[in-house]
Amino acid sequence: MTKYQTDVAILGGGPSGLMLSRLLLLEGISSVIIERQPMQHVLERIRAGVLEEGSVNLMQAAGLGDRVLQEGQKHSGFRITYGDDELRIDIEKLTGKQVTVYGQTEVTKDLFAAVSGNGIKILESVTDAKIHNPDSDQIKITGSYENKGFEVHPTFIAGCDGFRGISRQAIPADKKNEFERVYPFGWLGVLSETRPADHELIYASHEDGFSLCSMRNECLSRYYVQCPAGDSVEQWSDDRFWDTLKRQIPSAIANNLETGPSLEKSIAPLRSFVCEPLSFGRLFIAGDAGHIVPPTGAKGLNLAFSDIYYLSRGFITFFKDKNEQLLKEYSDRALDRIWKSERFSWWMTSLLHRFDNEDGFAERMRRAEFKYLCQSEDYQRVLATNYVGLPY
Ligand code: FAS
Ligand code: PHB
Repeated sequence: MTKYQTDVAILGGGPSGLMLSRLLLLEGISSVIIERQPMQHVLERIRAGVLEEGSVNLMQAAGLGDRVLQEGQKHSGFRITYGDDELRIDIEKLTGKQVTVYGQTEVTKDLFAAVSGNGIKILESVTDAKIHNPDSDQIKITGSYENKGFEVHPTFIAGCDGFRGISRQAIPADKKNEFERVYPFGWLGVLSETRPADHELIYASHEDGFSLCSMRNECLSRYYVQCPAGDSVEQWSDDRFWDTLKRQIPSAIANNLETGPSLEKSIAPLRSFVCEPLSFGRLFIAGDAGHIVPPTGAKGLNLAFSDIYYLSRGFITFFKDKNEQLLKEYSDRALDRIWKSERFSWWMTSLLHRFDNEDGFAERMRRAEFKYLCQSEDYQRVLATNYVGLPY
C-alpha cells in the first residue's frame, strides 16, 4: 500500500483538475491528481472551442498565456442565422470584449505540460477510487494504481471528476439538491481538415434543426448538427452529416462550403444540470462534477474555470493565512455565476434548436425572439454580455 500526504487531493485530470493543481503549485500548495483514464486519452479529447476573457486571464495567471495568446484566434463577433435571415452579434462593439477560439484539447495540453513537468504526482489509469470520511479530518481517497493499492491523505479533496465522476456522489443525498433538464436531442460533432465556413462562428437555426459552424484554425473546422438524443455515430455517414449541415445553414454559405472526411465524429448529449451545494465538509466539487450546460452558449469549460478561480483562492487563503472564509463562501459564490450561465445556455438552446412535438406557437415565439434581437441593440447587448462571460 503506497501512501501519499498532500494538501489537496484532486479527483480528475481534466481542465478543472489540472488548472487547480497548477494554480496551487504556483503558491507552494501541494496536490496529487487521481485520474481514471490514461492521460493520453484525456489529452486527445475534442470538446470546447471558445474561451471567455476570464478563462484566458486565468491561463495567464497560471503562467500559460503565451500559446493561447499567440495561437488563439480573437473573435469580435459571431452570426446567428434563422433560415436564410442572418444577424451578426458584434460582441466587441456591444461589450468592448472579444472571445478566443482555442480548443479545449490545446488548453489541456498546456495545463498538463505545466503540471506534469513540475513534479505534481498524477496517478493515471486509477481504478476503484473511493472517497472516505469527506466531512472529517480523516478524509482520504483510496484506489488502485499500477495494480497496487494506494491511499491519499489530504487536508481537502477537490472533486474535478466530471459529470460521471464519484465526488458528487460522496455528498449524501439528504445534503444536496440536484436540478436537471435533459434535452431530447444531442450534438453530432465533426472535425474536418477543411477551410472553415467563415472567419467567425455561425449559429444556424433552421426548421429542421440546429447547426454550428466553428473552427480550430484556418485549416481545421469544427461543425455540429442537432441530432435525436438516441442516435449513434454509426447512423451518421459523412455524406449524411454534410447534407444535413448544408441544408440547415444559409444557402450562400452552403454553396461555398468545403467538405471533407471526418477526422473525428462524436455525439454529445445535451443537458442542464446543477448540484447544490458544491461542498460537503472537506470535499469541494468544481466544473462538470457540479454542473453541466448545453454547449450552445460555449459555457462548459469557461464555467469550470470560474469555479477553479474561486476554489483556488479559497485554498490559497486557507493554507497561507489560515483563513477559511473564502472556502465557506465558495459554493454560494460559484453557484451565483453558474445559474446565470445555466440560464443563458438554456435560453440560447431554446432559441436555436427544434423540439419534438412543438406547436406553431413555439415557432412563432422563436421567430419573434430572432426578430426582436435583429431590431434591438439592447437585446443584442444582453446576449453579447453573457456570451463574452459575466464577471467573476
Ligand atoms: P471533464 O469531464 O473534462 O474531466 C473530468 C476528468 O475526471 C476526466 O478526465 C475523467 O476521466 C476523470 N474522472 C471521471 N471519473 C473519475 C473517477 N472516478 N476517478 C478519477 N477520475 C475520474 N463545453 C463547451 O464549452 N463547448 C463544447 O463544445 C463542449 N463540448 C463537449 C462535448 C462533450 C462530449 C462533453 C462531455 C463536454 C463538452 N463540453 C463543452 C463541456 C466540457 O468542455 C467541460 O465543460 C469540461 O471538460 C469541464 O472540465 P472538467 O470539469 O475538468 O471535466
Ligand atoms: C466549438 O468550437 O467546439 C464550439 C464553439 C462554440 C460553442 C460550442 C462549441 O458554443
